[in-house]
Amino acid sequence: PQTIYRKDYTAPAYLVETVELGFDLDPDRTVVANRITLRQNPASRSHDIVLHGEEIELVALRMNGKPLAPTEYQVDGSTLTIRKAPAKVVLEIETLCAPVQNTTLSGLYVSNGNFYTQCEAEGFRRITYFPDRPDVMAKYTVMLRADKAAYPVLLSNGNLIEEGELGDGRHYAKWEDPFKKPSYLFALVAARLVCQEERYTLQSGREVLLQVWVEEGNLDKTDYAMQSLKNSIRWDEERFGLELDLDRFMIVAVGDFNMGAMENKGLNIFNTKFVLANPRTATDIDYAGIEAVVGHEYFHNWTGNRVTCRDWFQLSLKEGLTVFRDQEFSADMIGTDSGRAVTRIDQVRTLRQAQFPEDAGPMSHPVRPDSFVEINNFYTVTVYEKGAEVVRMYQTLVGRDGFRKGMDLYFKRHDGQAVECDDFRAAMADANGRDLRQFERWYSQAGTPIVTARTRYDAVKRHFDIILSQRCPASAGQADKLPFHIPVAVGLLSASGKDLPLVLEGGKHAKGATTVVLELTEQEQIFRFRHVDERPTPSILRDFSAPVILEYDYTDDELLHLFSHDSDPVNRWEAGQRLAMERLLKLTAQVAAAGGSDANLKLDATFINAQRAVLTDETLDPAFRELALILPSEIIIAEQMDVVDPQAIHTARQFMRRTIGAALKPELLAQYHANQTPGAYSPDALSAGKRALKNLCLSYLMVAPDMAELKLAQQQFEKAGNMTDRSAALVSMIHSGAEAGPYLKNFYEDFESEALVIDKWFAMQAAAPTTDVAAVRKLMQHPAFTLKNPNRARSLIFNFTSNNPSQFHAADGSAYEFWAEFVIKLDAINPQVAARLARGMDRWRRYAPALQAKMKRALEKVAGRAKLSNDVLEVVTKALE
Ligand code: BAL
Ligand code: ZN
Repeated sequence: PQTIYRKDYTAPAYLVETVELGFDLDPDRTVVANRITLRQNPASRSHDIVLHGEEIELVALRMNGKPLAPTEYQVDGSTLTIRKAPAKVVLEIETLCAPVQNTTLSGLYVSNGNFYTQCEAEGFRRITYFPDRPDVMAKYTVMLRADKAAYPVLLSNGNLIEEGELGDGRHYAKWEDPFKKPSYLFALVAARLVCQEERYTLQSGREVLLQVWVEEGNLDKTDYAMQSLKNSIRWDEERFGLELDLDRFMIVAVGDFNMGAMENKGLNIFNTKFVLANPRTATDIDYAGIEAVVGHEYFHNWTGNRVTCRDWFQLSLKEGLTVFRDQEFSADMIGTDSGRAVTRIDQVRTLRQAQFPEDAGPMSHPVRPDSFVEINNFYTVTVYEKGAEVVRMYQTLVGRDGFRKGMDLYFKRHDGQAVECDDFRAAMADANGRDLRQFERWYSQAGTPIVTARTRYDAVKRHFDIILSQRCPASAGQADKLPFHIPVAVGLLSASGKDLPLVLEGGKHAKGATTVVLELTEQEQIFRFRHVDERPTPSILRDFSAPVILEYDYTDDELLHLFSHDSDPVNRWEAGQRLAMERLLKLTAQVAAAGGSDANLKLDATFINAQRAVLTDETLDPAFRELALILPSEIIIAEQMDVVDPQAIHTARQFMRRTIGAALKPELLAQYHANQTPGAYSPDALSAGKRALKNLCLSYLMVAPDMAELKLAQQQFEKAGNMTDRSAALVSMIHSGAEAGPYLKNFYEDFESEALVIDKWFAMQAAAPTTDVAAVRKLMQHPAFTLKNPNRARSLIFNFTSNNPSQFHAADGSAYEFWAEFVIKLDAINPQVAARLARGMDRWRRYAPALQAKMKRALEKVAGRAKLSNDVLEVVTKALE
């Protein structure tokens, strides 16, 4: 397959002014009539019109009113070229496609009998021939025609300008989008749906129509999405001065969807997972996900749609920025500093769980990649979450007001344009009078930088020095790295645990500040604090001010001090994670040395006492206490080891959980009872935090439960008034190894008609360490299982391969064979989903030789297939390189 390089970018030879699309919708044979007006781009010297098209049948092609003979254009793979075209051109293109056969869920497809589209990144070319690249922005008018009884609702982008009957049972709707957009933002829906709708008044006084469309029977699950949409609209007005530019904004939920959701102009199409919720079916995490994703897609209207990407290498321009915006939105919706910190800790966990491993693996790429084979493989945690960290660092460097100035300038300069990451950086720099040239390396260099800190205290001169140095390991295709511009937020704690007022030599911070941002730009730098009366405990990288690995030789005492006192909640949590990690690594080594046995393991009282202190500290938010008590995940532990032993990690971590559960039993029980949330369910942060802490207590008590604890879980399951408590009880039973069969059956029967809950039913079994590959294969025989629905495939297969490491890495390699089999099977159905599954083997080189050999064989089995999509081929080829 062909590799595409960022350096090869050339401007489009022709720009499109208007697009008129006509659809005669039929599941087997949809006719698409496309009339586009083009003009030659003065920025290009070429006169060749290049159109993209895939899996569509060309029926007719006319240029300026005259049919083109096959000799007058060339079709090569997925491009159609008309050479030496006139400066102004009207093309009329008629094509056919078969939506019902489109299992890729890219382009126009059928889900549960309804029509939907997904065009990002390159799905529009599966609908019609078009210059399908984001720097071609045009105005669209869309005519939809379909059978009225089967598809009573006809939606597309923008405003509905006409609708009516056509005779013989068909009807039509005509939509016009007043804004120029790239083709990836096109959408249509033709379906039997119902909607919750509301008129909403913007701060300017203008009234808009908001709609959430779902299949019949789901109207009782749309309130939270609608509320989140209204909150998003208000937040973007208040925080960034950005108003909804359309008169109508629609969200449509679909059960078959590759991504979480899609920001099509005025017609967001969502995976049902991020729309549908009521207390009976959705957990607190689902509610938080809906708020975040509704916000995310809405915020794209400005960061992505009004200002879009010049090319797909710039994807993080819109995704990193929009993730940052949705993170800030979620934090602001909680509204407290401690709530904000909890969201920040969640972000750090995601980075460590998924982004750091990606940055260190075969698919490592810069936030702005330099090349790709298949762009769909680059919708990654690096582009999204690390991209958001990069945006966050601007705010850390220039302040919140400075960031807003940068955003204002960005829109002033680029509204209506398709631009690059560099343009965003320039706006931030220019609006704030800052030199951000070195900051560019965050976009061009892959890999997670490692910042090493050393300190020295001079009691006579009362100086405290922090010496920071940085390095970045080689990553795929990038051997040597230059120093990054890294903001390192620092505070100093006194022996009594108070923040010391800081006086940084040469610093420009406010008098009395207790946190300052050090700017590390060189390979090594010394930062000197003056007037320091006692040797302090440094709190470094507060609020996780940069996406780096921090190395500092903390003593246990220092970590305990920070864990008890740090005023920065993120570093307070971090100290606890470090204390736990040190112990987990030692215990894991001991288990490995003892041939897998945990017989002689010990956990020190100091650590247990620290855990007890946090658990029972009523001054701390329950949500924070829950996070402080969760041990680093098996995957995060694995990332710390040179040679990964998944079984030893699991055994060590379980030992630690069991020991904590036994040692803190009275406190866990007390907190379990103290954090009940009686009354009507509410997904607010405080209630959700209480449930999280309570259910964490339950999970500790259930590691090795006695009869009373089992009963507690059973009663919670039976009496739960919401899905959070119900599913947590069931998960604790499954993980404990207790007989959960009757409860699983009961759960299934209660929710048989709720697809998203049945996904949970599969997922909780797939991720349980008691579930081996044979059990997963058995679950695949269940009538409710299908590979065709991405949510369902992910619920069982992905949860097993990604979230059940001790079983996935079973010594006999049987799960690797399972992985290969289903990567291949899924690839024939849906390459995007298959390629995600293929990523499950990224870290194969880090395992013991016997496992490595088996993993390699599985990778080779996939790579050796004759018919493989570019998506999967790119992933497995890079893994094997
Ligand atoms: N643009 C693809 C889905 C999302 O990031 O919103
Ligand atoms: Zn996005």
